[in-house]
Amino acid sequence: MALGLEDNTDENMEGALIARDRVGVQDFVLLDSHTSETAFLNNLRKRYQENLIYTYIGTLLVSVNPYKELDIYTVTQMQLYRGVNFFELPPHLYAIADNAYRVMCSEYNNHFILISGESGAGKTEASKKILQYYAVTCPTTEQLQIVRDRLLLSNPVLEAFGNAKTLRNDNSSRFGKYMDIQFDFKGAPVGGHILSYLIEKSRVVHQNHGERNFHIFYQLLEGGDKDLLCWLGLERNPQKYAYLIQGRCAKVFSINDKNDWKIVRKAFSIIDFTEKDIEHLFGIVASVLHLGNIQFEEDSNGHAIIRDGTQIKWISKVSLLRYPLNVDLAFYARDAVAKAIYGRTFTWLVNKINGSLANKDSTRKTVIGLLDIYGFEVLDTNSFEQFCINYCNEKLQQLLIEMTLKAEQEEYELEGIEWEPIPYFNNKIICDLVEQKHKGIISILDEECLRPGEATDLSFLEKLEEKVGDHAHFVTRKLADQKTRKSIDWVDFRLLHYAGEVTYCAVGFLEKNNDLLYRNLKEVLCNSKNGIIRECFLLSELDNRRRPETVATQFKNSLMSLIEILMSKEPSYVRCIKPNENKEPGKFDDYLIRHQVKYLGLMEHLRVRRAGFAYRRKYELFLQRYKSLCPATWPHWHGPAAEGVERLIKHIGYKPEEYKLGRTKIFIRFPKTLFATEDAFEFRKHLLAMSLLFFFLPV
Ligand code: AOV
Ligand code: MG
Repeated sequence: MALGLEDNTDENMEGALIARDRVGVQDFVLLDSHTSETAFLNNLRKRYQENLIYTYIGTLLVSVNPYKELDIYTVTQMQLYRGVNFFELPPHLYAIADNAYRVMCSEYNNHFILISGESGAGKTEASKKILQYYAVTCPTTEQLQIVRDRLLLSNPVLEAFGNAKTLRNDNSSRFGKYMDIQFDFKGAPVGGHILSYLIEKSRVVHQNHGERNFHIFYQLLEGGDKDLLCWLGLERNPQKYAYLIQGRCAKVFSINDKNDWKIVRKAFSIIDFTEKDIEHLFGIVASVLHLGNIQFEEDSNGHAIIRDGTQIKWISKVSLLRYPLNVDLAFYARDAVAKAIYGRTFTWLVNKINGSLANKDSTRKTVIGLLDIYGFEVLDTNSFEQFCINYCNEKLQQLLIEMTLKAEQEEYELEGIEWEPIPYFNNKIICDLVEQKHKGIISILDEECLRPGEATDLSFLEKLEEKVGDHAHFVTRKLADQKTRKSIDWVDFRLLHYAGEVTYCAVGFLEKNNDLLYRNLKEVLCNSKNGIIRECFLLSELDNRRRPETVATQFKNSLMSLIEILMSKEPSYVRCIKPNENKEPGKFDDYLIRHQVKYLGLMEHLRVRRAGFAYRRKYELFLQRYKSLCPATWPHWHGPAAEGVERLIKHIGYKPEEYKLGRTKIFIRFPKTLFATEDAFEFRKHLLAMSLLFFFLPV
């Protein structure tokens, strides 16, 4: 292709190529020769080794967790990205955030930024950084600063109560979170609203080896002052509490509980919590710890009696109950209460924060939603919780597939351009396997939950075999020989998720899905002295004889409405990649990353981008940027932009197969075409700058 420039200096080009060789290309679409997975990985690795953790695929941002602090999140950096065109600066979260914001302001529409990736890949950090970006760069007034502070400080509070150390991530989100930031017509953040999804409350009573309970327990013990602990009847040492020591890692090197406690305490005062709220809240946290220490023994009637009454004294600050149960059931009931009060208190907390973020004026607002959920997760033993988490990830993958491919197709159609779709794996088949009415796993589980006394986890497994046994993405031991040789236990079923195989242990599925609490325990809680507990357990619930929806069905419905919320907005995507299993900076584990590149569908995304058209630009923008490359359009072009672009590309020598002209945009098929144009543009800019310099130099 002729560039239309006579004085092309090889030296300059060479410099650019050497730089590209070292740091890779900042958009995968610009990868020179082929779109092999190896080339993709090489580019990602090169950049990662230069601390360039962000790379685009068109407008999608790929991020690789650096596992170290980088100097790219300063206020100066934020200002740099503010109001600048997407491709003009190195890839960054801020560019994604800024782009969504600018389109929202100019088109007055709603957006969301979907941040996905497996556990530990960097989703929560990314979502916090985007929020910080808006907090710093958006216009604000003194009055609005309180909203800004509350938006920012809602994070440490929710993380304290909803995050925990897991084997995958020291600050793992154990709930899903969707946060709308509301903006007024001037683009100032004026409010917010949070939706939370299924908190993993089983963690309150049980943690795997190497994992912790929710951060707040340790924060309270480490950071709470003496008087507070004394009032709550707590000892500072976490080893004293049965609910805190099962993972055998109460102290974690990377976590500063004491410091985090201070931040959380400060946050409470900014987010409008009264002293009474705080008192009640910590009363609940403490009661959970006391509950965990209650031990039962059998009396002569076979009933459970409490071995040592000290704990009860403290719990009775919340509630007290006498009811005959055997020892096993007594332990079960104890844990059920702990889970129920923690789970509902978490929901109360989210509502409370929403109250403080609510914007009361009724003028129309636009929103940018940030979605940060728990990432895809495979543990040694996977239970109902992992099933829900992985199903959630499956749904979001489905959304992303639909929205990216759909958007792409629609755009070509709208612009009158022909194209052939690229094959890709559509995980709808797995979503259906889980959620289909009557036939899906959740329905089958619910059916079993309706047969109390008869159904067991094993009968659930048998039903699954019977009803979905022939599904290509479902395996049990009985079916294993026909489908796979990998070992699988009798109580397990295996799902072939988009992100890999996960073997779930069916034990506990029925109980967790039912999530029942003895009626009389509920009664006690409804009459609790603790105001928060009373708000969480309403007496009206006792009157309601209708069977509550099961946990999985509630979750399924909440995800369905989330998808609806998202579908009505303009999307931006951040795909987070976890570089290694050891949380280690600088370590690029090829195998692990290749797997993620595969299942995240990044190659397909890239292929669609390339096989269609690698780049598209509005005529006006294209002309504005490259007009200096053609005498007819430089310095001004007065006709229609489309004609200007035609003149320009003719002059620089685009071949017919390299581009298509749509209704409002130019579509460029090959990245190298744009790349050469971009290089020519840079070179031209350089020459212009040099000539200006000579012009002004004193003689
Ligand atoms: P996740 O949200 O994707 O996992 P996080 O955002 O919590 O993962 O990231 C895990 C850890 O990686 C953080 O605690 C940081 O130590 C580090 N990290 C992530 N992103 C960055 C970054 N941009 N710069 C520096 N360090 C980073 V989970 O919630 O488990 O699905 O459920
Ligand atoms: Mg997270």
